[in-house]
Amino acid sequence: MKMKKYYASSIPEAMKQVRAELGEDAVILNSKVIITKKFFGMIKKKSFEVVAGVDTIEPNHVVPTPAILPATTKDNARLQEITNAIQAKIHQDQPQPVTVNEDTGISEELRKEIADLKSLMQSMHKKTTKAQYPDELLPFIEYLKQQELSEELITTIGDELFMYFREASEINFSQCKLITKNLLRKKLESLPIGGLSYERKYINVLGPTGVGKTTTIAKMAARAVLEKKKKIGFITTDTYRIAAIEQLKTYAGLLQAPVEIAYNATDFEQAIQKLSYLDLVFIDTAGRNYKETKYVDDLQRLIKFDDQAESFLVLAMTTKEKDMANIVDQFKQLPIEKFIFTKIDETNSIGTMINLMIKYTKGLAYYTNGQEVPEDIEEADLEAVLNLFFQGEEK
Ligand SMILES: Nc1nc2c(ncn2[C@@H]2O[C@H](COP(=O)(O)OP(=O)(O)O)[C@@H](O)[C@H]2O)c(=O)[nH]1
Ligand SMILES: [Mg+2]
Repeated sequence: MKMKKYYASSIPEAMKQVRAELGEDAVILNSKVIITKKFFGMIKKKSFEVVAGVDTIEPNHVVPTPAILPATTKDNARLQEITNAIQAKIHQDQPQPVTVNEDTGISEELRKEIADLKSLMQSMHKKTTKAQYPDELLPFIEYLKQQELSEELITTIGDELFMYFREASEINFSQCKLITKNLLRKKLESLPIGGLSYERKYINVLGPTGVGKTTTIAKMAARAVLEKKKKIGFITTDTYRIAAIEQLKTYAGLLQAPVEIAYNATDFEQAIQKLSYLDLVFIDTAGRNYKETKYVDDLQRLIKFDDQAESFLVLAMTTKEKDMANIVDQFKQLPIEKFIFTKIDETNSIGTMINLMIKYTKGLAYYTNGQEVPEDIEEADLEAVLNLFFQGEEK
């Protein structure tokens, strides 16, 4: 094992150095606070000493011995047996490099043993990574993982908690929650969070098909009419499906609001003129072909993205985070300030929302939690998002 001492002004800072030098598998072996006094003891300076270590595997020493890995007695016995078999074979074959290929003549049985060993080592590797944090923190770290918070954020939070834990004698879940909320709050508070401004006339609602754009427009429009007493109308550019037009017309009918259908830029311009007497105009778009850059270019030519408009990107929480990130990338040339996340009733993990907001420095306007129009929508608020993140813990 390679061991080294690190000095820094905080534990997270020290952890950064540890990771940079020893990698993600490093384990913290010891840490302490160091107080240095200057000017006859009148100024005290606090710093931290962290001793970290990492298991080292020599390049041509393919098989680590069980002694350096944390494992159960049963695992160890099995591991010892496999190691002995492999090492016997290695000695027999020297001076050949120890690689598993057709030429070494390793039997099928031994090959299987090596595969078993590899998966055993992989599971142990997970254990050692976890061992970076004290046991008391592990259930909380696990909760953050379940919420699908990004690895990067989990590491930042874990380090902060570790520092707190280092100074306090005990730690409990509600303390962890408080510290985590403070940390996430700091990261999110500079982002625009909150619903429609009601100051910009045109509301562009963008996003892939099926995420809930039209339903969300109906919910936002109903609020604007019922709560804010606004005169509203709709323009749809989603002309590919008759059903999509009918769907919007139905909602518009209930709100007694006009709908214009724009097949092209000229229609769109005419629709804007026709609806100029209204307070707010909701623009429903087609989500088709968002993977093609051309689609986003067409969209840009078709609808208004000026200072009279505000634009929202709608993403469904049922979509994988990686796919959501691709969608955001695809729309990056458009001036989108805020996300709307739909279908949060269909997931238990809220981390993705927070990950994307931080990653793309975009705010949040609303999140929707069901199919009912107009009730299943919540205007975003920073504290509500933070509480939502910990809602699963209270269930
Ligand atoms: N569970 C759930 N379903 C939703 C939510 N929002 C929309 N949907 C459903 O998602 C489907 C697609 O919605 P739609 O508004 O037509 O999506 P669009 O293609 O983006 O316009 C419909 O069945 C909606 O009822 C939500 O918050 N939760
Ligand atoms: Mg639609």
